Amino acid sequence: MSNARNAHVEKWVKEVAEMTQPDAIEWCDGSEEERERLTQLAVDQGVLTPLNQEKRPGCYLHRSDPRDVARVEHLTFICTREERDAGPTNNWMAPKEAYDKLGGLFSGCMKGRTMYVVPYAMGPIGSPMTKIGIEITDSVYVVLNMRIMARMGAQALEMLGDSDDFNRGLHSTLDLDPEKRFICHFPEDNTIWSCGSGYGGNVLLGKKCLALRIGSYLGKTEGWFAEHMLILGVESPEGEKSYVAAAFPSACGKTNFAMMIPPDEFKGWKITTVGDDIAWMRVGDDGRLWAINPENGYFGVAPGTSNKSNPNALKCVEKNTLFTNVATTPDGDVWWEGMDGDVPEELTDWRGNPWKKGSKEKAAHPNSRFTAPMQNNPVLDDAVDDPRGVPISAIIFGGRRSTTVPLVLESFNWAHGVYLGATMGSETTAAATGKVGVVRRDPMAMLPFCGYNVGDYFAHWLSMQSKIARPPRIFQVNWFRQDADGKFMWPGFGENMRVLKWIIDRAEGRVGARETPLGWVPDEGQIDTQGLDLSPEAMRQLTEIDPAAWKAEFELQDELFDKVADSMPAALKLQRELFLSRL
Ligand code: GTP
Ligand code: SPV
Ligand code: MN
Repeated sequence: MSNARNAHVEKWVKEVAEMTQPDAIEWCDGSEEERERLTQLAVDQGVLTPLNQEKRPGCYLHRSDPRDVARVEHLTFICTREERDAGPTNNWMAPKEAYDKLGGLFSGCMKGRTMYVVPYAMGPIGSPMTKIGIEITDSVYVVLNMRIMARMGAQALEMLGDSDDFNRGLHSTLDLDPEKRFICHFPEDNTIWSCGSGYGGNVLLGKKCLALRIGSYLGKTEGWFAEHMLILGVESPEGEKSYVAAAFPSACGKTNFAMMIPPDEFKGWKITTVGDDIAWMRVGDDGRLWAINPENGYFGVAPGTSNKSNPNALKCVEKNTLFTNVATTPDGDVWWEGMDGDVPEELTDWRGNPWKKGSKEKAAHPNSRFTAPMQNNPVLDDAVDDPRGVPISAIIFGGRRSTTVPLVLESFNWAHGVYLGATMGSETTAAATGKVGVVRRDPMAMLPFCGYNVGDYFAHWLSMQSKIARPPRIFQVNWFRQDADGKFMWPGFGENMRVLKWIIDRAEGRVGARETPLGWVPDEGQIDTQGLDLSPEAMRQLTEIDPAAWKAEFELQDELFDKVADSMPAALKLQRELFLSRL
């Protein structure tokens, strides 16, 4: 494919080429020939290193610049005409200022480089929910990742047809200087400009930039939801199938939950994955909420992935996978902290330096990742390519909290559920640069991803209630409560099935519950702990609601209510009053 037929695309590509002045322009078609050729080019350029092809066919390692290993929230901007529309939780830059500033950086930046034009679809081809994006990039690593993460190439251009309705994404690594790193979103222009980074969420523009930041803006405008949520299917031994969507902040367990294998005590229960990071949800003709996964692959956290925690993720990365910033073994295989078996005596660490067992440094970067095609997933749900999506029975919000927040609870109603999601706190992780382990408010796990005023976002959530005749129930979970010695009290991973079963039973109206000031919680014995090494006392602590701790939590929520004061919907302020009076 040497020529695009779409005149709007051609015009824009020409404009960008005039600004960036590449030596060559390559239109990506997504073919196998193209994958092989660009992979070889990346190997020749030292961008990729082949791994042991017998052990991991089609797998390669990428080491990013050590200063470029995570999302950069302080360099991420929402560029709306009015500052108010970006809201109090986003960095704002005026569109003109951003276009001028980044335009200066982009000017001539592709001299001596090839400019790749990457058309892609977010969502199943032909789905009314699917959006088309085109990413222009000078990074062959981005092209190879995009072809795993999205439905990329000719199929996307074909779906676009003659339309002008596509996201214009422009990316250049420049020289990877952190001083020249900016991730700018122009929701009003359906445009993204990203420069100075080569890492994940900063540069795979279909993912966080389009599917969440621009997506959430489109969702508000068009009446749907773009959320940082996994989607999974649960089938009971009787063959009843339900779907749930769950929002956990970055590196807080979405991939793990989306692929989990139920414990032996749950014979006959089956979990299938629709998506592990992003859900787009709209109201169906039947009044239910229907969800698609706009992505086509997994950009998953490597450390902690083992046969014990997530065997299905390990199967996903057996072939045709790109690894970023993991460690390697002497025989050219991958390694990371938390992998099964003994720690190898010697490794090459994520920076490419020799590493010896017992070293205080981590061998793999804590935010090292794999990019794997979703077709590798042994428990991939049958409906992933269904243009209608799947009907959602329950929405789950979950943070990483070592104290205070109980294992599971159910909201009293939609508005209360929105309040639970909006006020959620979570400890920060390595997925973004900055300090790790600090509790911050992370509304709906969308703090870094909401592309407009977060108060308007809450209002959107509240207003959708009247449009969803058969709304999913809303739950909150916490897998991360710790004991006095700092050990996780709940076994987590596959054992989360025990909590999920209660959630499904509640959502389908099969069981009762106990009322507390916070919401409905499982009655004693409703969470099956058979076969777990968990004392009744530990279970009591995990599900305990301590009024003193919740008074303190309530104060912490002020941080959010103060910050968002100007745009906070009255209905959430009311929820807050109701909660305080119940407490
Ligand atoms: P992003 O891709 O950044 O959005 O992350 P994610 O939400 O998909 O997180 P992921 O499933 O990759 O898990 C991140 C980290 O949390 C890994 O180190 C996991 O081992 C750990 N983790 C996941 N689930 C559990 C759990 O149930 N209990 C505990 N203790 N840790 C978990
Ligand atoms: C996250 O940080 O939530 C991710 C990884 O899923 S990234 O694509 O880098 O945003
Ligand atoms: Mn994520």
